[in-house]
Amino acid sequence: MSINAPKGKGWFPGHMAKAKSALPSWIKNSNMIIEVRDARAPLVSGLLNLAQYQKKSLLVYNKRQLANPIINQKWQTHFENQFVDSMFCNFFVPQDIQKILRHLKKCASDQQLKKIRDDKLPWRVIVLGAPNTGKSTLINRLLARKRVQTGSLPGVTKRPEWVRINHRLELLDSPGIVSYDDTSEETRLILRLIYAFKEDLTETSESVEFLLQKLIDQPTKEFLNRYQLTNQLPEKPAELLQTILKQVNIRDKNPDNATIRATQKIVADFRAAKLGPISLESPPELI
Ligand SMILES: Nc1nc2c(ncn2[C@@H]2O[C@H](COP(=O)(O)OP(=O)(O)OP(=O)(O)O)[C@@H](O)[C@H]2O)c(=O)[nH]1
Ligand SMILES: [Mg+2]
Repeated sequence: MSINAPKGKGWFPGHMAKAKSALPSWIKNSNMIIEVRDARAPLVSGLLNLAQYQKKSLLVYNKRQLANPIINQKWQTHFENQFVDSMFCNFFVPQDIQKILRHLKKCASDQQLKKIRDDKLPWRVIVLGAPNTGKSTLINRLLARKRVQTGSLPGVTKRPEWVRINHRLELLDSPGIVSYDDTSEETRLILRLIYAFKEDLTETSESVEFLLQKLIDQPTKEFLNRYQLTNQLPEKPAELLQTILKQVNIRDKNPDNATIRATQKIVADFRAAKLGPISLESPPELI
């Protein structure tokens, strides 16, 4: 497990540091682990190597509708036959929640549960992962009511909380933790884009350059429509940014300010899912 505070102007609040040190004991006290990741960045948004735990585990790649469906499919093929079960989900789709519930019931109906049933104890599942991936939303959706706090900013859940779903099932809503490999610039850019941690302004422009390169490679119709662009996009992100700046008519006496406002708008539009389905990571090609 590589969990380090982002260097420099990063963001690693106290509750996250506490959660990081308590994580092994939470896992120990659970019968099963669900790690929630972001389907747009299945590896970078990962926290643990679940294969190394002697526990039933499930990897959920959430927000699948925000990622490119063809790339989701490629990831699914890539993850097939791996040691840990995985599924791509959208927590706002009831069928996806049912699929997770069925999987939990299946896991709970093995030997271990028989023992637990005898003891009259519920099946305990820890829900963990990076901030903002949808852990608390999953718990509310399983419960079919708003029980724990959710929100669009990272770091909403500050304290762990056990939530009883029914007499057999209990889930731990845990604070998001950034798994951060500080040698990879790309990791930082992607985590910032999916809003796994709060950023500073100068770093936003690097993230936008990365995002625009993805959109040059795979333009979505939502992106082209939103900024009134044609399919003939400039080859370089910096040129595309200038084109967008003109198209959305952002003006400022200081051209640097105009560029900053344009980058902020693009990031906000991406996070608000206004640029169409975009995958930020692709699986390695087999050939
Ligand atoms: N589009 C989309 N948004 C989702 C989905 N699941 C959760 N969200 C949104 O993602 C944001 C974060 O959700 P939370 O459930 O608070 O995430 P969390 O992992 O508990 O976050 P922390 O407590 O900060 O670690 C909220 O705005 C949710 O509405 C999904 O499947 N699709
Ligand atoms: Mg939460």
